[in-house]
Parts: sequence; C-alpha cells; structure tokens
Amino acid sequence: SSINCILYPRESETREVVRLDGLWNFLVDSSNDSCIRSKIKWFEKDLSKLNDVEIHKMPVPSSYNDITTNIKIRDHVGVVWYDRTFFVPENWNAKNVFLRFSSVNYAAQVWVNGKQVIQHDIGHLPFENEVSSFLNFGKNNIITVSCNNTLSNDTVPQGYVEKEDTDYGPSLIQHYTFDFFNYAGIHRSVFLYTTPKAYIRDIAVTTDVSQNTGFVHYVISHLNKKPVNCIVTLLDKLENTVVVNNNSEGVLEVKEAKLWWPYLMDPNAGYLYTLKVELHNSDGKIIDVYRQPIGIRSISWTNTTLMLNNRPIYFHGFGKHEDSDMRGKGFDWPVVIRDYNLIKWIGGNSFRTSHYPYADEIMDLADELGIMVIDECPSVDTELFSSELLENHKRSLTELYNRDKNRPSVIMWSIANEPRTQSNAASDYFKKIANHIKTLDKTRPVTLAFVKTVEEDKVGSHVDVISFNRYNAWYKNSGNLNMIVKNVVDEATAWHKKYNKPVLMTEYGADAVAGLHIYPEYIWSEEFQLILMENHFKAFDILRKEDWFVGEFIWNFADFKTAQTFKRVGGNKKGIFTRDRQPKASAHHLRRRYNLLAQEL
Ligand code: GCB
Repeated sequence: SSINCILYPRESETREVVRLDGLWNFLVDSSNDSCIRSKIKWFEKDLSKLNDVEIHKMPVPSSYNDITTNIKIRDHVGVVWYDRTFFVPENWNAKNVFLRFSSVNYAAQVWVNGKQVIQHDIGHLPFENEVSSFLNFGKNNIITVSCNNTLSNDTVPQGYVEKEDTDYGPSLIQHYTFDFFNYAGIHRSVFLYTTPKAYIRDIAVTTDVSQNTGFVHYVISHLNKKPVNCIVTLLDKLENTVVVNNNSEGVLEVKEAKLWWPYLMDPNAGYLYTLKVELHNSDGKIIDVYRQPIGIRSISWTNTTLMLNNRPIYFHGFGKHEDSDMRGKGFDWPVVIRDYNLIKWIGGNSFRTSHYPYADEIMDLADELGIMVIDECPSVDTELFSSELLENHKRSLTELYNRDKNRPSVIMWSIANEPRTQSNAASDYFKKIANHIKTLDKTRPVTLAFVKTVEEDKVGSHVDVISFNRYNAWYKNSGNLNMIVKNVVDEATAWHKKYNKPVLMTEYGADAVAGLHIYPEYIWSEEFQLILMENHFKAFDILRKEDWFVGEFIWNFADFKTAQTFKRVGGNKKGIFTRDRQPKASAHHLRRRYNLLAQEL
C-alpha cells in the first residue's frame, strides 16, 4: 500500500527531514534469463554484505542505464534491486516517520527491514508511506527497493514486451513508440521525514484577484484525535505578517497584493508568500507547523484568450525533457540550474513538462523564478483505450494534481501528448480523462498536444485549449522550407475554426547535428534548423494578429537520448542546445525573437 504524496517534506519546528540520497547497492534481477538467482528474495539480504561481482554501487538519484559499462544493464528489461542502510535516531520513536520517493521508474516495491511497506507503479510521480512501525529506533535499518521498467498496453506510458531469439537464447525486448530513452531507476530524491502524531495532512490553496486585492482560499486537513486549533498566517517575502486566520478553512484578503507574474512581465516576478499553518492544542501548545509557499494570481480563459491576472498571455517557450549525459533522467542540480539560466538568457517565459511530470524542485524554481508551466501527465502516444488504462491514466492525473495543485507556475494541465484521437473510442476516453481533471481542478484550463489532423480529430471539443504538434519541412515535406508559413497558418486557423478555442503550437522543429554546416541549408545542418525556425516565426507573426493564437514552443530545449533507431543520430537532435547545454546557431536566433516578444509584454 502507499498513500499519495501531498505535502513536500519540509523542516519546521515540529518536522525533521533526512535525504537517503547517495550510493546504494544495486543488482540486476536475472529472472528473465530463467536463472536460479531470480528465486532469491533479495529483500531478505543485505547486498553490501554479499561478495558478488554483480553488485554495483549506484548513485541515487540517477537512472541506472548509463552509469555502468555493461550493455545488459543499459538495455535491461525487468526488475532491478537497490538497497542501503540508514540510521534512525532513538527520539524518532515518539513521531510518525514517513518514507517518500520523489519518483521511481516505473513499478516500485519497497521493504524496510525485510517487510514490504510500499508499492507504486507510475513513474515521474512521488509516493510515500508511514513506516514508523517497521523501524528499529536508535539502530541501523535496511531499505530495499525493487524497480521494474516494463511497460504494457495498460501502463502510463504504454509499451509492449516481446521475447525474441538472440544468439544467446531468448531475451526480452521492450518496444515503445515514445521518442525518449526508457530510462529507469530511482530518479529523484528519497526522503525520510517526521511529523508529530497529530499532523497537518494537506493544504489546498486557490487564489483569485480583483483589482489590487488578492484572495487566498485555503482548506487545511489534519489528522488528529483530539480537537485542535488551526492558525493560518500569511507572510510576505520578508516574513512580515500580512493576515491571520483561526480556521482550518477560509479566505484571506490581501490588499495591495504582490501578484505572481512571469519574470518578463514584472519586477516582482515569481513573488511568493508563505502560508504558515499551525496546529495548537487547547492550551495553546504547538502541535505541528508547516510552511507552504504560494503565489497570488488568477487564471481565466474564454474561447479566444488565456489570461493571467486579467491580462492576455502569449507563451514563448520550450518543450523540454529531464535528460542529461550519464544521469539519464536522474535529478541533478547543476543541470537544473544551467537550464534555468539558459531559459533566462534566451528570454523564454514558459515550458511544457513534456512528456511527464518533472521533479518537485524544478517546479519549485518555476514558481520562484516566474516561469509559466504547462504541466503534462505521463501519457504519450496512446492508441489502445482499455478501461484499465483509463483508470491508470486518471490516477496519474490525480497524483499530479495532488502534488502540483498549489503551484502558481502551473497555468494549464496537459492530459496527454499525441494520442491517436481519430476514433470514437478516443473521444469517449478523453472525455472521461478531461472531466476527471476538471472535477479535481476548476481553476485551470485543460489541454492536450494533438498530432492527428484537424479533419481526423474527434477529441478537441473535450479540452479548453488546443495545442498541436507539427513538423513541417521535417516529417512533412522533408527538406522543403517553402511550405511552412502557409501550412502553419492554415492548420492553426483550422483548429480554431473547428473547435472555437484558443490554439497554440506545442511542437515544431528540426534535428541539427551541432557543428554540421551545409549551405544552402540542407536537413540535419545548423543552417536548416535556423531557417526552419525563421519561417515558423513568419507564421506565428501572422497568427498573433488573431487573439486566439496564444503561444509557440520550440521542440526541443536540448538534444536528448532516445531508443535506438535509424532516424536518430545518438538521440534526438532537435535541441537548440546540445545535450551538454551549449547553444547551436538556432539558440542565438531564438534568443533575438524571444527578447523582442518580451518587450511587447
Ligand atoms: C513528436 C513528439 C516528441 C518527439 C518529436 C520528434 O511529435 O511529441 O516526443 O521527440 O515529435 O522529434 O519526433
């Protein structure tokens, strides 16, 4: 069992947080090779005590695929095992101790001291459980994690596994259509944290704006047996009290509120207040304290515009990936901060978390720096719409909503990337998916990145904003740069005409191998990527005269690794930055445009 992660682990007067990041022991389960070792219950062992050549040191967080020199580990299909020991202080005895995984790809089972404590199966999303009763206090403990990377027709995202004959006997091969390497492992931080026995379980905040006044609606849920007083204080950036309330539910009115704006629109960009929540018992003693950062802003939309604080917004940003050399999808601060510095250098105001939720810490920075985010759940390329998939897909959205609901940077939910939307089955399916997220959240619009043509599509009426991906002069009319402007303008217009909704382009682009120069421009060269971009800009400038055209996102921010195919040269090269985050010619060009757009805001 596992409970859904709601509040990010934060230290306070009443809470302690410890990270279990660092080196873990790692072993590939050979069950697929039908070998005796697969029968071993690894969770009953301590890998560090076994003298076994197959046991590796594995950094956490990281994908395991690119860390060793073993091709079998890189391409492994199935289960791997991780373990490590950790010390629990004696005085944690009196508290609740939670174990939280910020993400594991994909299906994870967790044991503490040989007893199973958590099971969870969707990647890119956190999960946790209270493990107090499994711990040895004042002693060492052992934690074991099994992680299974196989994808099937009912997992989010989907894939299928086949047993194929190889020169060394039958072997499992994972097939998938999505265009990024199927990295696996413990991708983000692992936390141990404590709460008091009676504690704040969840905080839900929505905000609204009228003139200069902000309204903060909040609901606190707490777990406690006796009655408690809930004191909610809103603090500004300098920790001055703005307003206090003595209810677990209410509305705070903030006169002359400092609104949350994207960084290009306001010097107070990314302004965050802190909602300090305290539980007191009847004699006024503090039971629990949690500080939740919040931003005050409003989002509204019509069939032609998307507005932030009652001002129309135009996105100019990126599709991205969590991807870097060696680390794969493993969280890494230098990569995260380098990326934000490059976003600022280039003048972007937004990104889409293509094609799965990004790390909490990346989202925290979007809140704090004032970057708008289209928050995408991990559904990619769906074409078989089973009821089991529907339940899993809904669950991925529930978990995403629970994690990100309080974030000012999240401007819109994206419920899927490029599903095959031409059938009635797809229409029924996405109607249910869109209703599901709309039931959870009425304050944000819902979109989907479409790839089927306007004529074929049967899903557009279920979302609030139409996003579309199209590769003119690349997959379509390859090499022909003279068919871009009209095609882009016509397609965007057709989407708007068909559904009467705001439209944005979530993907366009061309692969370019950094350093490959061919003039006149020819596909795969830096010149080609640049001119392709230039011609899209012409289309966007025509479209921007229509108020319903609300944004442009280049695919992709940086080069990234994919499955092995003859269509990819060491991965997808559509980045305007290389995989090690150096600019191609196109990055300099995009920078000129995004800085001009910024001046118009
Ligand atoms: C797409 C996908 C994206 C791919 C991209 C490409 O439409 O949404 O995941 O990487 O095209 O480069 O083929």
